[in-house]
Amino acid sequence: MAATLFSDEPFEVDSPNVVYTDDEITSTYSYQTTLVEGTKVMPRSQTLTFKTARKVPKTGMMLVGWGGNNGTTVTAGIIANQQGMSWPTKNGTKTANYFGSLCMASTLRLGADACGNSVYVPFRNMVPMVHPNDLVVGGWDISGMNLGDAMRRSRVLDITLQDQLYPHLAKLKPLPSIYFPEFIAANQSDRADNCLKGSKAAQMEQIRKDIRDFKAANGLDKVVVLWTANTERFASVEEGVNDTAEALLAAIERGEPEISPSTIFAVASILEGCSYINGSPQNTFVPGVVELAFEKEVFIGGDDFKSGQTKMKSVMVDFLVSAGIKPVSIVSYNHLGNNDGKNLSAPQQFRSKEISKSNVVDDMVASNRLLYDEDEHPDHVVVIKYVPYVADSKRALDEYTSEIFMGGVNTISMHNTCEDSLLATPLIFDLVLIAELAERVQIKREGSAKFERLHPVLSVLSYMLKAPLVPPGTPVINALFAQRQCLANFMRACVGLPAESHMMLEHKLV
Ligand code: NAI
Ligand code: DG6
Repeated sequence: MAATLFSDEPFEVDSPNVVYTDDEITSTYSYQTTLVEGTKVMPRSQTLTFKTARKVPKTGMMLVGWGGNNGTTVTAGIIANQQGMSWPTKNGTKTANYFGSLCMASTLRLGADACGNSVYVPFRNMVPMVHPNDLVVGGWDISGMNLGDAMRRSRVLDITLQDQLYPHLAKLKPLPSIYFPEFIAANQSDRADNCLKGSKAAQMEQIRKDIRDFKAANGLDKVVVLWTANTERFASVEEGVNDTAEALLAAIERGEPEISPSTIFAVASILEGCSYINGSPQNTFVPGVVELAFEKEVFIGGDDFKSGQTKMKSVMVDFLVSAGIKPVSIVSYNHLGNNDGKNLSAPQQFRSKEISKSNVVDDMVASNRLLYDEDEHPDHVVVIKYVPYVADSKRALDEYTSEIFMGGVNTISMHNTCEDSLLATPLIFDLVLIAELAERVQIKREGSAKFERLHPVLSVLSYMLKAPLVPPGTPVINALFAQRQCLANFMRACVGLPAESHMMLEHKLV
C-alpha cells in the first residue's frame, strides 16, 4: 500500500528546464490554459521563464498599529520562537511555534517516489524564503505604550509566557503615528497619546524618514510595511482628490480632509519602494494609490486578514456550491471584546468590516448558474457585537441554510471560537514572507526579451485576505482552496514543476 512520506530536506529539481546558479533559480515552465470563445474551446500553452533570486535579504517588517493585539502578538511570537521559549499551562507545557502560518507550518505534495508513495514537503522549502525569526520588527502606534505593557493590555498570550516576554518587549516603543480622529471610532481617542503633528504632507515625510531610518539603523536590504491598526471608515473617492496618482499627491500637499492615515502610509511606503499590505477592511487603496503603485512598480496587497469565521465561510460555501447544493441564507454573528471589537462598535467602522465580510461568497455563487439566476444571491447578514468580557477570544456563530434535492432544506450551524490575534498573527508572517518572495521573482513571456515582475496589485496574497485586491479588470477568487492552490502552483512554477492536478492517474490505471 502506498504511504504518505514527509521530507524536510532541502531539494533541487533535476530537469533540463531548471537551472540553479549561486544567485538564481531559472525555470522554463509550460503554462496551460483553456480559451473559450462561445462554443469553441481551445487548449493553450505558453512557455514562461521564471527567475527567482536565491539570496534571502535581511528584511524589516514595519507594522502600523504595532501596539495593538496583532502587533504585540507578532512581536512576542518572533521573540518566543527566536529564544525557543516554553511555558507551563494548566494543560501542560507549551512551546513556541508558527502554527497557522502557511509558509512555516503547512506542507504540499511535491510528487511521489518510485513506489508511488506521496512525498510532502514544507511550503517554506519550495524556494528560498525569509524565516520569521530573522525579521526585524518595528512600527508606529498612536498609543505610546511600550510593547511589554501593550502585550499585557491585549490579554492574548498565557500569563507565564507574558512574564518571560515582558523584559524583551518593554524595551520597544512605537514611533508616533498619524491620527485623524474622524477615521476611527471616537472611543479610541483615549489611547491616542503618540501622534504626529503638522500638515498631512509633513506627516507623510516623517513616515518616509522613519522607514529610511529603520532600514539604515538595522542594516536592512528591504522593508515591508503592513497596516494592522484600527479599522478606518471608508474614504470617499472624489475626482481631483484621490482618483489619480497625481491628484492624490497634490491632495496630500493641500491637506484634503478625505485623505486617510492609511492612505498616507500606503503612499509613503510606495514612494520609499516598500511593499505595503492592508490588514484591515477600509479602502486605503483608492484609485490614486493603485495608480501610484503601478507607476512606481511597488507591490500593494489587501484587504483585511481572513482569519477565522470568513476562512470557514470561504470553505463552506465553496463546498456547498461546488457540490450542487444551493445556500440561500447565510447569517454570521460575532461577538468579541478586544479593542478591535470596541472600534467596530461604531457604525462607520462596522460598515467597513461588514462590507469585507459580506462579499466573500460572490465568486462562488456566480460560478454556478445551475443554482442561481443572474442577479440572485443568498441572503447574507453579518452582525458584530462588542462584549468586553470575552476579550480576544472572539466567538463566531454561523448558520448556513441551503436548498437540497427535491425541495429539501439543509441547515448547518457552526460555533467557532476564533482566538482572534492568534489566528491573525501567522497570516501577517505569511503576507510579509510571500510579498518579499514576490519581489525576488521575475517572469519572461514567450517571445519577449524582458523579464517582468508580477502586477503591483499582488493578488497571490489572496489566501490570507477577506476582500482580495486584484489588478483592475481581473477576477476576485475567494474560495480558500483555489487560493491556496494558486500559491502552491506558483511556487512549483518557480522551480519548474507542473501544477498539481490531483489526478494521480498513476494509481487509477490497471
Ligand atoms: P487593536 O485595536 O488591538 O490594534 C490596533 C492598534 O492600532 C491600536 O494599538 C491602536 O492604537 C493603533 N492605531 C489606530 N490608528 C492608528 C494609526 N493611524 N496609526 C498607528 N496606529 C494606530 O486591533 P487588532 O486586533 O490588532 O486588529 C488590527 C486590525 O486588523 C483591525 O483593523 C482589525 O479589524 C484587523 N483584523 C484583525 C483580525 C484579528 O483576528 N485580530 C483579523 C482580521 C482583521
Ligand atoms: C469581528 O468579526 C471582528 C473582526 O475584526 C474579525 O475578528 C476579523 O476581521 C476576523 O474575521 P474573520 O471573519 O476572518 O474571523
